[in-house]
Amino acid sequence: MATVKQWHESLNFSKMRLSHLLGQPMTNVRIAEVFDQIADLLEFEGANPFRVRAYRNAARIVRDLPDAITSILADPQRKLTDIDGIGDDLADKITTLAATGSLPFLEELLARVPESVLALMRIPGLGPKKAAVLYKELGVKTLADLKAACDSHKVQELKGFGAKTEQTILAGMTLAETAADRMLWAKADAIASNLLAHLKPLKEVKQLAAAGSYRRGSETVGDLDLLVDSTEPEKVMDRLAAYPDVAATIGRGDTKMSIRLEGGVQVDLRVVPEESFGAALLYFTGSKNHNIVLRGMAKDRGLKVNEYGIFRDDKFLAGRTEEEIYRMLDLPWIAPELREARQEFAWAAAGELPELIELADIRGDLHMHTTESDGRSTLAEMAAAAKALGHSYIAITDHSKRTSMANGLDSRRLLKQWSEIDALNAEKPGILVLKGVECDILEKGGLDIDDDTLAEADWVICSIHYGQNQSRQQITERILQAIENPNVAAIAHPTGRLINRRKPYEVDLEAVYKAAAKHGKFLELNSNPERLDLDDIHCAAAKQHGVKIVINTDAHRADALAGLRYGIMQARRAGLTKEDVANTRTWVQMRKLIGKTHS
Ligand code: DGT
Ligand code: CA
Ligand code: CA
Ligand code: ZN
Repeated sequence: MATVKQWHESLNFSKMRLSHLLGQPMTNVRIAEVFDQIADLLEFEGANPFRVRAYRNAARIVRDLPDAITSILADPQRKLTDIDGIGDDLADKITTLAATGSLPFLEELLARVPESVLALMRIPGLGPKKAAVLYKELGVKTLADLKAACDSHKVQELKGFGAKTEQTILAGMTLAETAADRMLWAKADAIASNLLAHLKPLKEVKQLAAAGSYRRGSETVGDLDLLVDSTEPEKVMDRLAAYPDVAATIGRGDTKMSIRLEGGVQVDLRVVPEESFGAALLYFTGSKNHNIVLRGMAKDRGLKVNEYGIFRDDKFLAGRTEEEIYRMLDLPWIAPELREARQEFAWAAAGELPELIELADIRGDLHMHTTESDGRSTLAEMAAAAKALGHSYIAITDHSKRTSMANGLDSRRLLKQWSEIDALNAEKPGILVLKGVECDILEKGGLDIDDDTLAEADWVICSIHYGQNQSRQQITERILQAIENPNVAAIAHPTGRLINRRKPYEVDLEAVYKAAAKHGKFLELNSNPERLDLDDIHCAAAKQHGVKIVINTDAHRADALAGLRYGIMQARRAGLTKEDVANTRTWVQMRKLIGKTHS
C-alpha cells in the first residue's frame, strides 16, 4: 500500500501532468475530466451553484456522447451546438480544448488553488465544499494536515461536520490510499488493449500478450505486464517508448523496460524469444502463489521451472507454450482466472477442473434501467441493443419509488411501464422483454412496492440502497425477509460494495446463501466494473451452498449492456460453470428454477 506521501505525490504528479495531458489528443473522457475539474475548483471557491452544475452537466453530456468530439469537429456537416445541452460557451471551450490542448480558464483556476488541496477534494466523503471549509477554518492544505486535524478531533467541531463526518473522512483517506494504487480491471483493459494495438503492427513482434493480474482477471490491477515474442528487443522497446501516452521511462535494459503513462499507470515490458514465450507467459501471469506451487511440483520431479522454460539439470525441455510446461508437471492447462493457488491444483489432481462459463453461454440480462428511472436509453433502445448482442430475453428493472433521486417508479408508473412492455412484445421485437423491477428493500424492512403489484411482474430483483449503515443483524434480517417473499426472484448486488470507494455493508452472507438455497432464489453477480458484487470468493461460497448465480449488467444505457464480460470474468475466477449460472438457461427453464430449492 502506498503511504499517504506517495499518494499525495501521485496526485500532485497528475496536476503537474495536466498541461501534458492537455497536450494529448482530446478524447471525450479527457474533455469530461477537464469539466469535472473546473466544477470541483469552482465549488471549492464557493462559486454560484448553477455555474458549478453547468460544468458537471457538461462533463456528463460529453462523457455520454456516442461519437468522438474530435470527429464531430472534423465533420463540416456537424456542429457541437446541435448536441442537446451544449450551448455556444461550452462549444467554444470544447473547441479550444481540442484545438490547443489547453484551456486558459482552467489554468487560471488551478493557479489560485494550492496544489496539495486538489488531492483533498478527491477523498471520498470530503469533496470540494468541505475541503474549502477545512482549508479556510483550519488551514488544512495536505493529507498530513487533514489526518492530524481528524486525530485531534478538530474536524468534528466545525460547523456542518460532526463526529460521523470525521470518521467518514478518515475512512475515505484509507480507501483513497489504496485506490491510488490499483485501477479497476475495466480501466486496465482499456489501457492494455490500446498498448497491444500499438505494439502489434510492428513486424518484429511475433506474439504478444498482457500477463499479470490483468490476465487473471483480478478486479483491480496494480500494473500492466506486457510480454512480446521477438528477436529484436530494441525495436520493440523503441516502439513502446513511442506510445503517445508515455510520461516517463522508469528503466530500460536489454530485454525489459518499465514506463509510466500519463495518469500514473506503470507498464512493465519483457521481450523473450519464441522458445521461452510460454514459460514467460506462465511466470508473469502468476499469481506468485500459483508459481510457487508450480516450482514445488517441478522440484518434486527433479525439474526446474522459471521464466525461460522448464529444465532438467540445466537441459532445456520446453518453454514454447504454457501447455507444454503444465504437461511436464502432469497438469492440464489451467485457465489464468483460476491461478490463485486456491483450489485449482486440487481440482486438476482430481481431474475436476471446472469448464468455466463463457460470455456466449449467457442468454439474457435481468437487471437494467431505462429513461423511466435513471437510465439514459429508452425501453425500445435497450431491447434493440440487447437483441443485437444476441440475448433472447431481458428484464427491465427500473428503480422503485424509494430511490427518489433516481426517479424511482411507484406501482402506478410500474403498471403503466409494464403495459408498454406488453405492447412492445406484441410487436415481436425478436427478443422477449420481461416486466421487472429493482425493488428497494426499505430501511425498516419490507419492500417498497406492494405484493399485489409485484405479483404482476415477471421478475423482481431486490436491493438495499438506503440504511447501509445499519447493524449486521438488521441488514441481514431485511435481506432474508426479501428472499422469503414469494414474489422476489433475486437479490441484486448483495453486499453493496463499490471497489476502491465504498466498503460492503455489514451482512451475514452465510445466512443469505442458506436462505437463497432454501427458497430457490438467485444471488446476483452485478457486472458493473465498480461493483462486481458478489465477488469471486462470495460466488464460490454461494455455489457451495447450492445457490445459483445470475450475472447481470445493471446497465443504465444501451452500450453498457456489453459490460457482461466483466461479470463473466469474475464468475470464472469463482470457478463457475454454465450450469452454476441461472441465466445461461432459456427463460422458460429459468422461470421453473425460481422458488424451487436449488441443489
Ligand atoms: P499487480 O500488478 O499487483 O496487480 O499483480 P501481479 O500479479 O500482476 O504482480 P506483478 O506485476 O508484481 O508481477 C507479475 C507476475 O510476475 C506475478 O503475478 C508473478 C510474477 N512474479 C513477479 N515477481 C515474482 C516473484 O518474486 N516470485 C514469483 N514466483 N513470481 C513473481
Ligand atoms: Ca501486474
Ligand atoms: Ca509488474
Ligand atoms: Zn440497478
